[in-house]
Amino acid sequence: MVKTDEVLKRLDGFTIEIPSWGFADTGTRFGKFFQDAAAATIDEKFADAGHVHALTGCCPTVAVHGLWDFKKDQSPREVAALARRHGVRVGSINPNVFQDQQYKWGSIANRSAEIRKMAADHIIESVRIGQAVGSNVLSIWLGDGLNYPGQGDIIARKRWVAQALKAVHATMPAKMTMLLEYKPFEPAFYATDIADWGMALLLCKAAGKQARVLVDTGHHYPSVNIEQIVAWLLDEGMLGGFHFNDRKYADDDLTMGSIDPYQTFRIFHEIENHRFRTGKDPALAYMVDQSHNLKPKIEAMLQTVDMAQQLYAKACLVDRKELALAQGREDLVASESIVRDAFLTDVRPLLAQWRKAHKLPIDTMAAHRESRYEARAAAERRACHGPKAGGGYA
Ligand code: PSV
Ligand code: MN
Repeated sequence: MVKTDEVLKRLDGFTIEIPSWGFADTGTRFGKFFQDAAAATIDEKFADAGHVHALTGCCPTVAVHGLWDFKKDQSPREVAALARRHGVRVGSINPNVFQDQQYKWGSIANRSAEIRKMAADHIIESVRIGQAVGSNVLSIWLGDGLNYPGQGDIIARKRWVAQALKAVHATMPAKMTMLLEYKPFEPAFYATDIADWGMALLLCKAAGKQARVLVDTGHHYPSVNIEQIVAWLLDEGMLGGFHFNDRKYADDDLTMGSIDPYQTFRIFHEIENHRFRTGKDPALAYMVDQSHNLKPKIEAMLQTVDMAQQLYAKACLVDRKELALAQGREDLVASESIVRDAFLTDVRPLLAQWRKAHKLPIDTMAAHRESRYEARAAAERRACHGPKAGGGYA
């Protein structure tokens, strides 16, 4: 059996980045349901993230989005100082090349050289922002793609994307990692320009040595074996990190582990297996990518972080020496049981021990509710921003 002390030590090294956009009002394309306590400014987003980190002790960084979080009248250094004031740091920088009108026909895969340059320049600007705020992670996702057969030249687009990524990579400082995210569909529905991990991998190789693949758990077709992708990328030294969330159908952005906790556990199991094989700690960025439409945003984030720690701790419990022996005997039942027993172990007492040792509340949700943070934030934000109009298309 794996010793409790070892798992507690592993938990010390487990941090998870939360996204600024997880605290803001979001919706579906059918409409938005506003929450009074939702954060409207970067200051409010960092305040909420700081509150989550103070309760959980394992979310020191916040992912930010170019267009949503950096305004013209605020320098990146000021944004970094704001984060520090709330007890967190700026984490991954996510350029936004999917929202502005000029990107109707794509960004770095656009037929127009001028728009491709505009998009690449914005991503390069994100590199500069990263340097200014002390972040070493540039996280790229493109909304580029085709909606109809015949709409564009797939190979020309592939080359344009590779070219732009290479140009961006050339501007990155040595310590920065470029994370490249793939998604099979949405917003494009016929051919997304970076549709799967194979395409992302090839583009990373084309971009340069500091590029790695980012796996967003929601960006796979149902029944795809995500942990196998993770294991392969790890073995190739090409896995950079994760966007965690859960889904029933596609990119549903549901709370991590709410639908299929065994799936995320199996991902962590492969990561721990890689560590066991190589004796090395893979440098991975664990990030949450969820936007909560109906749950209170901070509570959803607290649930997520608690679930992430639980599933990670469970994966650490797998007795890998016993597993190797059982595999050697082709003992399927024992092999599966070793993995499943770890998953079925109640690690909540272990987490309680970890939180106690770090002087954190054992029950983070109860502590949050007792703090009345949400009611205070709602009152302050209502007074500051006024009432919100509901309904309508997003
Ligand atoms: C796209 O669906 C995505 O997963 C990308 O990571 C974006 O940055 C994020 O969602 C925006 O919510
Ligand atoms: Mn994502």
